[in-house]
Amino acid sequence: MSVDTSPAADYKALTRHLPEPKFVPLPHYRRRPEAEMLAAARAFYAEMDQRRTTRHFATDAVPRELIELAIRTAGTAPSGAHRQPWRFVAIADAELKRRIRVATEEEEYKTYSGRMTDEWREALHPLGTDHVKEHLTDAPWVVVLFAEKYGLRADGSHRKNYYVDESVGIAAGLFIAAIHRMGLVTLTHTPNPMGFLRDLLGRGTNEKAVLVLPVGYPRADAQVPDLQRLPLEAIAQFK
Ligand code: IYR
Repeated sequence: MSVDTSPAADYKALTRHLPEPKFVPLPHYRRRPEAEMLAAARAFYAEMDQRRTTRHFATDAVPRELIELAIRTAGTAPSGAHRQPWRFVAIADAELKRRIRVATEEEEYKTYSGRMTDEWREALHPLGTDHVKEHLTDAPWVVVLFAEKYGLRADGSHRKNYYVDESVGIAAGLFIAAIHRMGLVTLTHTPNPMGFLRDLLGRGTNEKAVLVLPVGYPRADAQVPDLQRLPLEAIAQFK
């Protein structure tokens, strides 16, 4: 008798001890006519193309439920092995935002005046960024996105996560789209190294801060740098 050495057989043998995976019919799917898809795609693109990153936030309050909805939307992202390795900390507390700003500006001062290469400084110059981060106290919400590098089981052992950076990046994109779609603005801010955020927010050592996202209304006199997006031909290839 010949032994079946196909990968499928190996996989079957290696997973025999595991419970059968459960599947359900794809929920909510409705195949749409092409014209309807085109109209929806054009409208969504037109709306997303109007998104801009501004550093100028109004101090007006934003209801917590809007932030919850943006986080729920982000949480719909696909993730490696469905580990959902994103954790959002949403801060409205003025004193906590002030402390984050102080620590951020300390770190950013070192970055802008020392750690950055001349090439990096030149690349950022058109964006008008510097170590002063008034958005961290102006915006009614500061959302810090953490990546869960690995899970922690009840007994303290580590549970591996997969494709964490990709998964968290996708969730961040959905968060940003949700914020734009509801009529607010956000700024993707990376005050590296961000270890201080874990300490300030009391998060576990299995989490790493990856983005700081102030959220709010733009100030009436908000400005943005005069930037253009790459055309389709530059970012896509069809074969
Ligand atoms: N993390 C710094 C510097 C910075 C870096 C890049 I790349 C940017 O696109 C913008 C800023 C900061 O947040 O100011």
